[in-house]
Amino acid sequence: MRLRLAGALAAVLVTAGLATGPAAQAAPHPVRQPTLAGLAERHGRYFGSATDNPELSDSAYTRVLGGEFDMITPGNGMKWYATEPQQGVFDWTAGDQIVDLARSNRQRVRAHTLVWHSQLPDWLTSRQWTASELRAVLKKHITTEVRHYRGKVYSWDVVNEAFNEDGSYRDTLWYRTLGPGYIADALRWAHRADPHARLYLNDYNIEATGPKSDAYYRLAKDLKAAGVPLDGIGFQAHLALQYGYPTTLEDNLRRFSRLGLDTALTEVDVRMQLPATAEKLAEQATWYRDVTAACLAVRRCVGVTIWDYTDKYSWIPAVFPGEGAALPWDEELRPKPAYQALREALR
Ligand code: 9MR
Repeated sequence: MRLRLAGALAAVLVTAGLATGPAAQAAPHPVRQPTLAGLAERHGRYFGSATDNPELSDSAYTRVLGGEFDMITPGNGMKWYATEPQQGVFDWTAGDQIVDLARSNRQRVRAHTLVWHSQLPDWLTSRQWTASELRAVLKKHITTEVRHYRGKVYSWDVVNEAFNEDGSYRDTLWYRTLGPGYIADALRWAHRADPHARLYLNDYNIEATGPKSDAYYRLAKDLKAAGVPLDGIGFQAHLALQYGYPTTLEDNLRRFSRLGLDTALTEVDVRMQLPATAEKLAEQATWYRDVTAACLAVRRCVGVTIWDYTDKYSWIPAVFPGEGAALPWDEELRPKPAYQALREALR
């Protein structure tokens, strides 16, 4: 997009007679490296970043956000607490701000997330609901939010983090009150509200094969067989050097592809125990390279999103004390070895 724009500008200068003569024609053209998004595009993939509303006043930050990526995920702005803070009272301020910014930068949006057990408003969690009451509340929330963003988002993480590590259903408000059928219902309601949005289930610790990822495999297979509108599985990929690389990632992505589903790496970061040493940063770089290569190797893996791009705004230090340095740009917005490794993987 930028390159095309530069070309258009040069063309304008020539026709306006402002750039004439051999000197003007030979004038050194500032050579722009392609962006991560530009490199991914050559493979028919996107390369995205999450962002969050408080960061958008940081202009050095938004410059890179707007230039390097072609897919944006709102880290918090579309969650239930933000969008329906009181029952039946909807607030699109935070989500709209990010959608508008993405559109002005010609980026698409992975919308996140409709049904989750976390970041729910008090009115929802502080009382008891009958199944029929809660079903109506859920249907209204999904329908209203998906309709609001209809035609403006590429995909929805419809249900987030539905399973435990052992592959059993997570005991959430939704599961406890509505049973496992809430997942199919949520997908159907979302599809009705925006038939063109790609609908995902999304979770962490499912990158490697194992009980949790097997639970998604079984569920996805059942949902497809029942004709439920499920389009993809999102692998969050919140990785940590101290737990080892998920070597079965590529095979795992492939088995979901074979079910006729898209896959995506949706929240990638690679944290480490601080301090970050050159050695750890080099290992982190190979992990970023390898997860990206795994996605590129699987036909229906549609793209990679990192969970923000700079350590300045990473969620890790607040949640895992003593850990961090998880993203490809450091706290001063300088690219780390992981950034070069991503470029290598995409080249
Ligand atoms: O990045 C989000 C952070 O700002 C919030 O405080 C946190 C609350 O749980 O949620 C973070 O995003 C999560 C995402 O929505 C789902 N997968 C895990 C992410 C990291 O916690």
